[in-house]
Amino acid sequence: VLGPANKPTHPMALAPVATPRHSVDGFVQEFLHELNTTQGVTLSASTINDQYKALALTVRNYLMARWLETTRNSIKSKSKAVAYLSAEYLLGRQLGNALLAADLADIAQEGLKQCGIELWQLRAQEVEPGLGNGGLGRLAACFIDSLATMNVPSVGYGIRYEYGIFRQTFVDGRQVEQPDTWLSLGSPWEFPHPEAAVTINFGGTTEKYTDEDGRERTRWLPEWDVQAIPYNYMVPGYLNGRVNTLRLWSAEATRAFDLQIFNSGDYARAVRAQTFAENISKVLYPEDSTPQGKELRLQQQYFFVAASIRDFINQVLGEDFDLHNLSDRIIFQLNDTHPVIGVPELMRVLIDEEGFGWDEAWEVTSKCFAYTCHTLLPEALEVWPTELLGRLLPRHLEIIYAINDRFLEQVRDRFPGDEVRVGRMSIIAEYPERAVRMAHLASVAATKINGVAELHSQLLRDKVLKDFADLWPEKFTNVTNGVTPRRFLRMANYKLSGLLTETIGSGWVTDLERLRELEPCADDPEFREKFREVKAFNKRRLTNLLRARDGIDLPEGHMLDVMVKRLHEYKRQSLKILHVISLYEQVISGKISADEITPRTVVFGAKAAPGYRLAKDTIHLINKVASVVNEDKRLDGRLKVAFPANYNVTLAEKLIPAADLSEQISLAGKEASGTGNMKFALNGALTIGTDDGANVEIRELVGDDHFFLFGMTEPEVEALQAKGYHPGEYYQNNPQLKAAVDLIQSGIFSGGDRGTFDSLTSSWLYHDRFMVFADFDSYIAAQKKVEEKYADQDAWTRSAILNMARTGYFSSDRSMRDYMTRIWNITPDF
Ligand code: 4GP
Repeated sequence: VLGPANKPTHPMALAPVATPRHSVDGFVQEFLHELNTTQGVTLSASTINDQYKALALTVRNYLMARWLETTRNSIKSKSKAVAYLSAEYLLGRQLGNALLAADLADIAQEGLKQCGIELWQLRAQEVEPGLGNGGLGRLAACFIDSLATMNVPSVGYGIRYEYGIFRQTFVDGRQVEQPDTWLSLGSPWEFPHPEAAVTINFGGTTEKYTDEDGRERTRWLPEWDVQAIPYNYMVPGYLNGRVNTLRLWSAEATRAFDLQIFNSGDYARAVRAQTFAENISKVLYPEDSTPQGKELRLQQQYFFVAASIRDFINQVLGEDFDLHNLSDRIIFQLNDTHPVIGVPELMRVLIDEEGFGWDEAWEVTSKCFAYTCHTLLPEALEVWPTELLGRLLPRHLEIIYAINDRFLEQVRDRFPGDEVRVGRMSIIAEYPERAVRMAHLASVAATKINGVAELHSQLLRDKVLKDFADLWPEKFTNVTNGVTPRRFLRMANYKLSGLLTETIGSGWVTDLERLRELEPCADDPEFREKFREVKAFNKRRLTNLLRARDGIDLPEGHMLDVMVKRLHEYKRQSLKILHVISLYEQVISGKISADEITPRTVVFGAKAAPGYRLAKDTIHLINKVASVVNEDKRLDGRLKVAFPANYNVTLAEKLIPAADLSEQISLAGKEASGTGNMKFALNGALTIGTDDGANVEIRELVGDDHFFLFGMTEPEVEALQAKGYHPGEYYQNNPQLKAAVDLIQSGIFSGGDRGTFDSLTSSWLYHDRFMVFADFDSYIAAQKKVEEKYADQDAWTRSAILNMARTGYFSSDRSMRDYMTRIWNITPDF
């Protein structure tokens, strides 16, 4: 930290660094300079990793002046900012995005060529930071991209996990997890600032005392602490000269802590304690939509949120700021319940550290947070046992109780005598154990609560958070998710981007609704032809990649039918594989001949949480089906299944642009939004999907003729549940379904062992919580329609173009605009 003694006084103190010349020569010079001075090698002696790192540093240098300037302005301007608090950021590779944002892609390509280097080889060198599980983490990454591109003062806060989402491998068809060592060769994109470490406390007790003014106060006497070290990452806007910051926290043991124990003579414990402290940011919990309630997870949550709040108050606002006005300067956006412990933390800071009274502190706190819910599964709402929370954060538990007391008073005032409601709404659950319901705490504290698609927000109001919507209808709103057009169209599909720009100009990259201008092109045979060529190119590109990456051979001329997302029962990968099995069964039993099936390759990509048995069994089944189906000559090569391991952002960028058909087949009322669905539509795939999440809005926008809808609606699901759902009856009454299930049970996919997939088949036959059997028929019928349409390539391409042209709404820029007006009350900087 710069103390008063060394405040910089040189006239250059505020001058920005020089940006290297924006030319091939300037680039080469900078690149060689980095290679020599940072990597310490000459070009001829350099490895690919040296070259990749030097390239990354070079690109960074082009962005540096803008970053320093953005940072300086954001402190100076005193405008209101958003702090996005998220335990996950699934960023994807950084190099391509940074090149794009700095408008360097062509220059770098040419400059490197002059050095005898292929840009794509260096790109392939980057290990993506997989600091997220799935949709929630990827959404955060899209949002910070949009905020930077739209000039919104904002900072992303999160955790720098040393190990991100595990690397998935398959051994005999089963998922085996390997640690994700993304930092092993160093990351050239991060800027550590150990000097700006923040101390985070845990454990201990609280005590009451009387302060100098005779006021009753409480203080926390923590038992142990860790250091939170910030690592800054650039978040460059697209060609707009702005570079925002993502600040991820890494845990390190505090020295004071070591010494204390060391001095007491217990060396072994001192070392143990250090490892213990550093565990906090060691690894991302690999669960998606199913929290595990582990103590370390709560430590992670408090660790990053407490550090972020402190950071914002100290670094951005500074000492003289009157915290009564905090909400004029910041809104903390809670990405799901993971950061909700920030609510009692801010109360604690204001009351215990700043001397605020309760009401004053609540007045501020209740204006500073907004809450986004990302789920509909009741079991996915986080709950922390009071025993655990009180042990780790005793002062916070006291504050939570106090918030709850006042809140329940309000409920009793509004609904006198309704103690059942009081019990339902309480922040504290009493059963099966005393626990803090984080979604309730978030709902009480937040100025606004939003779902992530229209249907989801409606279901939050009507079901999941109904009591809260009755009490505070004005708090509830919707912001439909979006995806960044920079990464998922401009970068991932550069051929299509070229065609779009050639046709309507390049404005669509930051104003995606302009894709509407392409609607007439759907009727232009020449455009359709070009569009098909782009798809064919993307398929070839994918074929080459999968051959090299996985040894998978994609046949030519197939419909590419893609289902990529986390493996979860509610998403129903099982329905998709049953479709495949059914097609196979019909051919081998002679019900249809192979040439009656549309040549199709079904591609799966999915990771299962390591402890999620049924999900892992589903992966096993898919792989086993693939190995049998792919080899069976009776199919004449017309049906293939490909399951490349380790689906991640990097693979998504190649897969999505090549897809013809997008599978979005969750049980209605279970998928909050989905964002993969948007990426596929924007890249000209047609969707087969249920009336769920953002599928509803996609279908409304593209039109019924260009979307394959199937399955029960959410009210129909409810009605069936209420009446009593018996999957066995569907099995008995539907010969096609029965034949598919029987084929699994025959052992054909498991080397003759009939029991291998019993856990799966019996879970379908006797529970089928997500009603795969009930929707099977309707799914098969919709797949028939898919085949009919695909047979008419002109009609298909027309629909594909319309899908793309009509889904510009799903830009995350639009989502950010909605957050700004409906939730944050923020305007962009210019
Ligand atoms: C996901 C939802 O399952 C998905 O529908 C949504 O698109 C995404 O959040 C972003 O809003 N939820 C999670 C989670 O990833 O962990 O709850």
